[in-house]
Amino acid sequence: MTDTTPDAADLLAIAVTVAREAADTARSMRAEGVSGVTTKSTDTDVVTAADRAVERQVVAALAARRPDDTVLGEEYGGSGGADSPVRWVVDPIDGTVNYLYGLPQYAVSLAAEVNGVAVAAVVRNAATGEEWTATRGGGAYRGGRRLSASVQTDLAQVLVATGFGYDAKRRAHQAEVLTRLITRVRDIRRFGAASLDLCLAAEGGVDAYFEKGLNPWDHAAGGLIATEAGLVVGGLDGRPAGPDMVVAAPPAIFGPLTELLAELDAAGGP
Ligand code: LIP
Repeated sequence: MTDTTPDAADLLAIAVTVAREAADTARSMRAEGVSGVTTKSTDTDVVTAADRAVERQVVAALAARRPDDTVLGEEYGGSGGADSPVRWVVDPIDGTVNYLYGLPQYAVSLAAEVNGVAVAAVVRNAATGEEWTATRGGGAYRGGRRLSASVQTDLAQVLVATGFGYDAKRRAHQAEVLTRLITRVRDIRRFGAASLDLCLAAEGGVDAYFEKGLNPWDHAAGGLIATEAGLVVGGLDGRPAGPDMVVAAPPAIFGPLTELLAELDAAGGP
């Protein structure tokens, strides 16, 4: 029998258990050395045997617990039942290039949506074991500590994280935007995994984050965690966060930052 209004706390408990097991698999496979490396959209857009294995593990674990739910994953796309209001959105290894190079900045990112709205989220750094969670209306946490993000009000004082796409033409446009943005903020940081960037913003490790070209699995979980920590998460010109642009910023900065990004045509280009 499909539950029409699943409890966010119950979904979070499932997400945390599944993400921890998945992170253990990602870490143990990394220890054995990276294998099965192929490429996707460009020669630098890599996927490894671990990305695929971890996603299969997550899909199977979710199907065992909630067989009617659907799952959207980076490597295998959509799968699962049809008559459940719940959709899981998973990035098995967010930060795959970091994973490839052994940089400890890659994560299992898992969000549960009910009727298209994220209600529970976990991001677990598979290398370090750091874990961020959130439920809609229930706050964001790292471990047991409730998170509150930056309340910066001066754009010129903002430390902002961002990222670049796998297409060289897009990177050229993103870099061009940065040459004009960097004089208008405190400084830029580039860590290589959107889900972890959003969690870092949620705990005030940076004031804000933005990136063009993300897929739902890159920001579904991190976006809820950032929102529940007090940031505004959205796109440009009043649009929701999406492939054009994802911005997470303190309430007083979101407007000025999105206006500046629009002025710099950050959502434009290839
Ligand atoms: C990555 C994102 C990152 C972005 C990379 C890539 P992946 O996701 O997390 O923010 O800059 O280009 O999209 O490919 O490691 O899952």
